[in-house]
Amino acid sequence: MRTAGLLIDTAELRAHVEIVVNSTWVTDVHTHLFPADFNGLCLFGIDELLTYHYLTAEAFRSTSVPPELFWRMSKTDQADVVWKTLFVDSLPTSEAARGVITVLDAFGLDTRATDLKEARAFFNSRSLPEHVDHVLDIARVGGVVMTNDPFDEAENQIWNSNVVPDSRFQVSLRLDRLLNKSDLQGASISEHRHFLDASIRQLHPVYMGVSLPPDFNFPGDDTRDRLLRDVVLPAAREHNLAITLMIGVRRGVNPELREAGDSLGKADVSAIERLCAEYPDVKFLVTFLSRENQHELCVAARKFRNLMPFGCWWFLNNPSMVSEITRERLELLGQSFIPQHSDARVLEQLIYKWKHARKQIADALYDSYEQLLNSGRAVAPEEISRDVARLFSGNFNEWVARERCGTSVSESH
Ligand code: FIX
Ligand code: ZN
Repeated sequence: MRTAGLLIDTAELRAHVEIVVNSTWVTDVHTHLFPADFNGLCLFGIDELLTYHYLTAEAFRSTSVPPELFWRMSKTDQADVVWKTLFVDSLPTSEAARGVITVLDAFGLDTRATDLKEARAFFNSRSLPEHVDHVLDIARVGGVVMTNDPFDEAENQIWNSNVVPDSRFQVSLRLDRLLNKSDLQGASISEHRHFLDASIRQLHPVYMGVSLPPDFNFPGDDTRDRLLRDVVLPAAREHNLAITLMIGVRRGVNPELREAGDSLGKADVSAIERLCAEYPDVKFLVTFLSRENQHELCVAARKFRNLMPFGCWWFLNNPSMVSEITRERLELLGQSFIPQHSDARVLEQLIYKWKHARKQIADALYDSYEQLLNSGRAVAPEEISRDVARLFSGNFNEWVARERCGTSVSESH
C-alpha cells in the first residue's frame, strides 16, 4: 500500500485540511452585493453592518425602542441603538452579532468599544474601490454573484448608464417580481418572454433566480406555473441558463419589522423532483430555508443529476446548522454540492460569513477524511485541494458554464 506523501497522521491531516479550506478562493454563488461604482447600492461600513436585518430582528427583542420609532431614526442612530442593545448591554453571542465582532477584529478595531466613534472613523477613511479589494482578499472570495432585479428602477438606471461592472461581480437575474405575483400584471405571456430575453441579452446573467414560499408546488394550478412553463423554463433552455430556486420563505410575517419580518416554513421537496424530471436538460441550483427539508433535498439530488443543492440559507447560516447540513451532504452526495453562499448584503459581511463557514466545512471535511483513513484509505494533499476546489467553485462553474453536450452556446449579445 502506498503511504509516501499521504496524510496518515491525523494531526497533520487536520492541519492540512484547515490550510486548504482557509486558503482556497471561493465563488460566492448568491449575495446581495454590488460593485463600488453602483452608487448607493454598494453597502459597507459599521452603520450598514449593524442595521442588517438579521441584527435589527434581534435588537427589537431587547430594546425599549419600538419599531415605528426606530424606522424614523437616521441610520447612525439606528446603529447606535443596535450596538448598545446587542454589544454593550449584552454579549454578542448570536451568529449575526458575533459576525460583527469577527469583522471588527479583522480590521484591528476595538471589539469592546462602548460607542462607534473609532469604527466609523475607520470605515469613513477607506477608499471604496481599495476597500472592496481588501475585503475580497481577506475573505478569499474570488467572485460574487449579485442579485439583479430587472424590475428595479434604481438598478435599471445604473445599467442604462452603460456602467461596466467589476468582473468579480457576476449578474443573476432575479425573478421574484415576475413569479411571485398572483396574475400576469397586465402583460401577455409573449410580452413577458420578450422582456426576459431582452434582460438576458442586456445583463448576461450566470443564472435566473427566484425565492419561493413553502407552498410552492409543481405542477401548480396558478399563474406562476404558467409563467414557469411558458416563459422562464423555455428561456432557460434557449439561453442555456441554470435556474436557482430558494424555497421556503414566508414574507412579511411581522410587517412592522420590515425586512426583518420574514420567516420560514417547511416546503415540499417532491415539487423539485417533478420539476427536475420534467426538465432534465435544465440545471437547477436549489436551497431550502427549513432545516426539515435538508435531508430530503440530499436524497432528491441523488436521483436527479440536474439538481445541485447549495448553501445553508439565512436562518440556517449558524455554525450548528452548517455543520449538520454539510456533514449530511458529504455523507449522501460526496463532493457534488455547493456547501455555502454568504447572502451578504453589506460588503464586510463576506469576512465573517466565510470565516465562520470555512471553520465548519473544514471540521466536517476533516472528519470525513479521518473516517476514510480508519476504513483503510489515506488521502493525499492534492486530493484535498481537488475536493475543496470543487466545493468552493468547481461545481458552480460547471453548473453555470453555458455549455450543453460539450459545445459552448454562441449567443448574439
Ligand atoms: O430572498 C433572498 O435572496 C433572501 O436571501 C433575502 O431576501 C433575505 O432578506 C436575506 O438577506 C437572507 O439572508
Ligand atoms: Zn438572498
